[in-house]
Amino acid sequence: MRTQVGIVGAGPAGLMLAHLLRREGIDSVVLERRSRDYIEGRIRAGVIEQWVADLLVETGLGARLQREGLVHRGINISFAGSLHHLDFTDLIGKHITVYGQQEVVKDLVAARLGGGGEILFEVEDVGIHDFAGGAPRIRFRSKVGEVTEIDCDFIAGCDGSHGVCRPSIPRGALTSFEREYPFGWLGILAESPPPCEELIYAYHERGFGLYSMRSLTLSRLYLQCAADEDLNEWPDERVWRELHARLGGSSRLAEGKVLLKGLTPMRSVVVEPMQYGKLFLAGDSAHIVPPTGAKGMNLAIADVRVLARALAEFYRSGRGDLLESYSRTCLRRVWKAQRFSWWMTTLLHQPVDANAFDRRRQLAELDYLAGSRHAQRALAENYTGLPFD
Ligand code: FAS
Ligand code: PHB
Repeated sequence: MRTQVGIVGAGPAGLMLAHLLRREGIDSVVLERRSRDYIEGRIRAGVIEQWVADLLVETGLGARLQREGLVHRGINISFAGSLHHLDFTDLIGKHITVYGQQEVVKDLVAARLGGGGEILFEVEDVGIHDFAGGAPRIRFRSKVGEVTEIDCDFIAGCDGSHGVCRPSIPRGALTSFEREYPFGWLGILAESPPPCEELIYAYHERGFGLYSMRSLTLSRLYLQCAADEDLNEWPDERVWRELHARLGGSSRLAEGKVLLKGLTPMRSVVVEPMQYGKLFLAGDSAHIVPPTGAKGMNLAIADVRVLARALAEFYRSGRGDLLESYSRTCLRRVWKAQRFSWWMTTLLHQPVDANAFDRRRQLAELDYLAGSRHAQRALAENYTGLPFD
């Protein structure tokens, strides 16, 4: 097999890259180890930055997003018993859209297969070779057990934090920057109306709470918990009790059938550089953010926006400078998103070793935020998506 760009991973990064390349007339093949059903059913992120929603619409993928996505003017922050609305549209003229990551993946898969593009699902033993300089190759075992090789000009490592692409780069060529947080999130998906039209980020002495949604009848709710929490200790009643408590016992929260319960680890990771020879890392294969800033999926799509433009320029004019500066360009945005996600996380969570001084300081920062339009604008700009350089 031969293609121009071999893409490993059919998450938001890999699928969006394939979509953008196709619009530039550039051929690619997407390899995915899971089945179509699995990737379309995987519950992850839920908040889309404005430019991402615009890009999906501009590139012909916006129909369902515009029909089913929830456009939010802002978010709420609750602390010390009161709720504060941050109106991003009023502050900076921008908004966010709540639309599940799996819906974005479904739309991308449908467009790809509907347009005759290839996604090889349920592949195994993916290995990448000769990407340092020569002619990159991807070797894999197909769904029917056939060992196949793809010759390509470039490889895009969009295979997430547990993929094969990043570890295939020679040790020593990458530097990893990491921060683990001493807590995690216990998240549920429930058949219940969200407590508020827009998201609530709740600071509470019992720990952080996030009240998000997937629709007006489907809530996505998260609780700060221990990093090694045992889910067996959390029957649904206890989860609801804690969700009520962290909203200050307000009657806003309606309970419903819990469809899904899971733990999300909290860590910040960046590997530099994000490219090695003709291998380009994008999304979670190169960086992980704690989900408090809702940046994960949006950063993955930002990386491939840069990569698609660089590849298009290469195939159009032979210019390699945009490809050479791919990592530098992406990392500027990645580190700003890392800073914002770290800030939201440390502002809103109860650190395990917190003392009374730390809690007072957090409350003072929240009070400042609630009262300062300048501080609110800074949050709004980062939350809705920083402008591209
Ligand atoms: P992805 O991980 O989405 O996709 C990588 C793909 O590569 C997967 O489909 C995988 O099966 C495939 N793959 C891996 N190894 C392979 C191999 N060897 N061969 C072939 N295919 C291979 N962000 C938020 O903003 N809010 C959230 O609530 C949130 N929750 C999250 C919960 C979890 C458990 C995780 C892991 C992440 C969460 N995120 C959240 C972040 C999430 O949105 C990611 O940033 C986003 O999925 C990144 O997209 P990709 O880089 O495309 O990676
Ligand atoms: C979600 O809806 O899953 C969600 C929203 C905002 C976050 C994280 C997760 O910061």
